[in-house]
Parts: sequence; C-alpha cells; structure tokens
Amino acid sequence: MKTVITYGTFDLFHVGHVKLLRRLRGLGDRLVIGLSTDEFNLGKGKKTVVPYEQREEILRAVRYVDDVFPEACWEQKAEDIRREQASIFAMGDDWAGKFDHLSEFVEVIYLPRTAGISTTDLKQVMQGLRDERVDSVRHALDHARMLLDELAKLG
Ligand code: C2G
Repeated sequence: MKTVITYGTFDLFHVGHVKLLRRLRGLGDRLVIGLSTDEFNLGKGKKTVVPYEQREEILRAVRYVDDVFPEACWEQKAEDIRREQASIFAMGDDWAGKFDHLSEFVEVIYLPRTAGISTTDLKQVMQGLRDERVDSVRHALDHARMLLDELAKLG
C-alpha cells in the first residue's frame, strides 16, 4: 500500500485542485490530505472564504481522496508522514524546494500547477461582480433621482 500525502487549503475548490489530486492519486494506492485549518490559513496570510468543515466535506467527496486531517501548523508534517505511513509527499510546484527537508522521511515530489486558475483569481472575479452590481445600483439611484427632480419641476 503506497500512501501519498499532500497539504493545502483547497479554498473555493476548482479544477486546478482536481487535476492535482488526480495526479497525486495516480502516484500511489491511497491519497491523504492535510487540510489547512482556517486559523492556520490566517497564519499563511490568507483568509478562507469556505470554512474548514465545508472544505473537508468537499474533499472527502472527491473520488481521488482517501482521508483528510487538519493541518494546524507547519511543523506537523514529519509526524503526519509517520502516522499515515506515507511513502510520497507531493505538492504543486509553487512549493518547489520548500519541503526538500522531508526527503529524510519520504520521497518528495513537486508537480506542475494548473495554469490559468487559482483561488485568488476566483476571489477577484467575485469582487469584480460585486463592484459591477454596486455600480448598476448606483446608476439606477441616479436615474431615479433625476426622474424625481423632473417630477418636482412639473409641480
Ligand atoms: N494547485 C495547483 N494548481 C492550481 C492551484 C493550486 O496545482 N491552479 C495546487 C497547489 O500547488 C497546492 C494545492 O493545489 O499543492 C493546494 O493549493 P492551495 O490550497 O493554494 O494550498 P496552499 O495554500 O499553498 O497550502 O503546508 C502546505 C500548505 O498548506 C499549502
């Protein structure tokens, strides 16, 4: 039984995450995920949109994922690897080189990220939609105010 272990926030779950998890599962017989808690994520300078419990439920529904446990600190990986008896630690290559120290316990692999999509991009799209909605409401109010002014002139 070859266990692959990975870590992440997986906020606003998207196709980049799916493609990574599919490739990770293909490296072994079992895939387990250290899912960043909301608090740990704040420590990474990122505020999660989707709370931990929902991100966990989504990941557990993914066919490639066999188990999910909380990632609450940077230092827990060696213990997780031992507990899960993982033989491969793998991440997207935005982390290339950052976890080479774990090669003392496990094979360390970095896989190419999926280009063109990220949680940050999705947050910006949502912000853009909010801005558009605010602008359209503001425009409607300006138009209503103009009509009221015209009506007031008619007496
Ligand atoms: N990813 C990817 N392609 C994307 C976006 C993300 O392959 N377009 C990968 C990342 O490289 C990472 C995983 O998906 O391996 C999860 O991404 P994040 O949720 O952004 O993970 P991160 O916040 O980087 O947390 O201790 C490690 C950290 O917990 C990693």
